[in-house]
Amino acid sequence: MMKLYSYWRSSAAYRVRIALNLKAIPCEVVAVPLAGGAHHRADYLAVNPQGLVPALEHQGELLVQSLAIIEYLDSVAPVPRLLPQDPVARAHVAAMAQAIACEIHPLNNLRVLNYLRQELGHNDAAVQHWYVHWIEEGFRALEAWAVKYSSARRFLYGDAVSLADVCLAPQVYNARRFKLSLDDYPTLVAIDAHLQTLPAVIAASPEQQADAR
Ligand SMILES: N[C@@H](CCC(=O)N[C@@H](CS)C(=O)NCC(=O)O)C(=O)O
Repeated sequence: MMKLYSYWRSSAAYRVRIALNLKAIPCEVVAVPLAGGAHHRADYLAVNPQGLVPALEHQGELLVQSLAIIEYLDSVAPVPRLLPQDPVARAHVAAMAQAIACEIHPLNNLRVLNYLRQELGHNDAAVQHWYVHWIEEGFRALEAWAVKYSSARRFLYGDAVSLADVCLAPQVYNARRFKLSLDDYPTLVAIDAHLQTLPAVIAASPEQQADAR
């Protein structure tokens, strides 16, 4: 059985949880309490020397980086396919996923926010401003792509679930958590509302996790 190192509020782990659920892959979840600093301890650094969640253990291999893990899952369990086979569709889906996972999310990660507060001395208001800024920057482009590529405002690309949706739902969760107004992104909101009806997404949500407070 696969083993996922996860944290209930980690959006990168949330992506992998959605992908596992969509593919109906049974998985043992090991909670790594980021809030208590468990990811900096030697036992977890032996799993992922980056000290980040998620990590996935399967058949003796330790896989890290949520996008790489999901690409692996797509190879070993291709139904439903999260990265389309058509080269153009695949490039668009990967671009939207990367706009979230490589550009919005890393700037708003816990260690970055801690650095802003502790090393650079910014107060909570400044950190909030930073957080909102990078989501807005990313969501502006994603809204335009969603208008262009979503067929029925159910999924970001075409009318099938993809890696782009797997990245969107956790990022919208984060935006709401930080009280960002989503009024300028009606297509993203509609797509997220549809995603939130899918049992695979509901079961992966932070509040459904055993380690949620
Ligand atoms: N690019 C990585 C990001 C992983 C990541 O940043 N995980 C966060 C939680 S969402 C984490 O472990 N943060 C710990 C910290 O910032 O100290 C991925 O997609 O897996």
